[in-house]
Amino acid sequence: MRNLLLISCLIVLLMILSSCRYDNSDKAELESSETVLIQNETIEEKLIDIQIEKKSLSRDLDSLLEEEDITLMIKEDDFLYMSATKDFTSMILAILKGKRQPVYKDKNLNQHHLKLKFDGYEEIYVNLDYNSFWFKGESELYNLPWRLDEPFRQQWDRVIIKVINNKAHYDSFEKTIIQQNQSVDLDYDGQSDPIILYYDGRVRLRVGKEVETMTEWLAENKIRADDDGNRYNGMFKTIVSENGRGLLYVDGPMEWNQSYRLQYYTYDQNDGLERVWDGDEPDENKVVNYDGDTIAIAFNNGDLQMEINLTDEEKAEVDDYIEYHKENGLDLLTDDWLHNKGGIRGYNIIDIDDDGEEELISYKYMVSGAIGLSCQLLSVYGFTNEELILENVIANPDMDFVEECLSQHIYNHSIQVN
Ligand SMILES: [Ca+2]
Ligand SMILES: [Ca+2]
Repeated sequence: MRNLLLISCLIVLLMILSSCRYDNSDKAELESSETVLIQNETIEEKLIDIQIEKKSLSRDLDSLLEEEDITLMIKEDDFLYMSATKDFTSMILAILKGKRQPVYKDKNLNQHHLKLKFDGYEEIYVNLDYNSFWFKGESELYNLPWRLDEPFRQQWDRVIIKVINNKAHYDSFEKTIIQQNQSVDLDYDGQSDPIILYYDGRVRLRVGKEVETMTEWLAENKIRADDDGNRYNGMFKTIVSENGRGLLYVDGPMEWNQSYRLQYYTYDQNDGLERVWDGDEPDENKVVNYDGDTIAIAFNNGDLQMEINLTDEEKAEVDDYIEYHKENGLDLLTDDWLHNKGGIRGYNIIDIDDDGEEELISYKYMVSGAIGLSCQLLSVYGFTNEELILENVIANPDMDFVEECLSQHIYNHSIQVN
């Protein structure tokens, strides 16, 4: 009699499940998993749970992307659902965070290669070829940034499944090591801190357990390309000096990035890996004087100063600017007067002042937005544990000197800024 009751209830349960919008393959999985669960719970409780779960499955993508401790099950084509490890779940969330604004989903686009089931959320369907995803049943989809030759599928082809506690888990993406250094002690604790620059669909910099993402999606052929202009050519250099230890990351120029990207990282056990300087941000500067012929600009709150000799044309523009602003109660002395234009055109790491410590030299074009004034700037930075310190600035340096300082690390220096 008890068995009969159980069977009747199961039939009711299965009818309810059938009325829900599961497709057949999902239903089969759910039926078997539910049957097991029923051994530990009363049927009434289970029915209520299912009803609540069906009602309360969220489709709030913003809140999902903020989740830090959520479980993820992934179903790939005809496979069964498999768990993702915590790290892999974070990786998938980071990928979804790159989404663009939602767009209307073409009714014909129903093909999906992956189903992502985050706990408490409606299933997300992913089309790997189109780099797009959407909540099951939604009429809008989200695209991930991509170019024609860089669909998500390339990254997914690198997926690694690991068996943990006798269960298979989605675990990581296969890595291609670009550069590594196993012997530098960055945090002065007497132990070396392994540094690895690797590719797993994006380029990442790993120091100890800390990982920083250095590029967006990058096709694998960009890592291996023969053609210099088309190849990703990032690298890091460890800085170990009396003044400090750190890591300088450099990449570029490439066809999609027409200047060098320079970033300085420090590493210690408390703060981890920290980007403390970004070459794209201009050094703080301010106009401190204009005598009718030259304009004086101060950096570092006045510690460093440089003068730019103006042409007659530039003088006329500055005079006009001052006249106009006087009428409006303003003056020339504004902060961050000069801005980088077109990024860093050259760099090098050399001991430019022969004091036994290396410095970073960057070469860039600077423009003032207010006036059509431009100059070329050679900046010299010293390395410390906490930051890069601007030690010298040279306006409009002699080109032979620039080429000598930067050797091969100079790009397209003949470009003129208007
Ligand atoms: Ca160490
Ligand atoms: Ca030096």
